[in-house]
Amino acid sequence: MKTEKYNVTGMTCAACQANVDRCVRKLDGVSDVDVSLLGNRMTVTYDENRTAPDAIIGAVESIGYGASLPG
Ligand code: 9UX
Repeated sequence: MKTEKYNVTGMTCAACQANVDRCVRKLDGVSDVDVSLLGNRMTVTYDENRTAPDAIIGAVESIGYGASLPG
């Protein structure tokens, strides 16, 4: 298991936050998601044998938001 913080762009309302949460939460291997609308961030806990940052970022981008690992 691994926990990572991502920067998230494009969220402007609480429904955006829920959209991102639902999208990432349903990915295979993801066990926990916490999305901060005001912070423009999310924390994702996942099994690195079952998913990876490119899949997490791609899922967020597929629904019209942006995600990146900081740094
Ligand atoms: Mo809120 Mo977000 O009305 O894509 S759902 S702006």
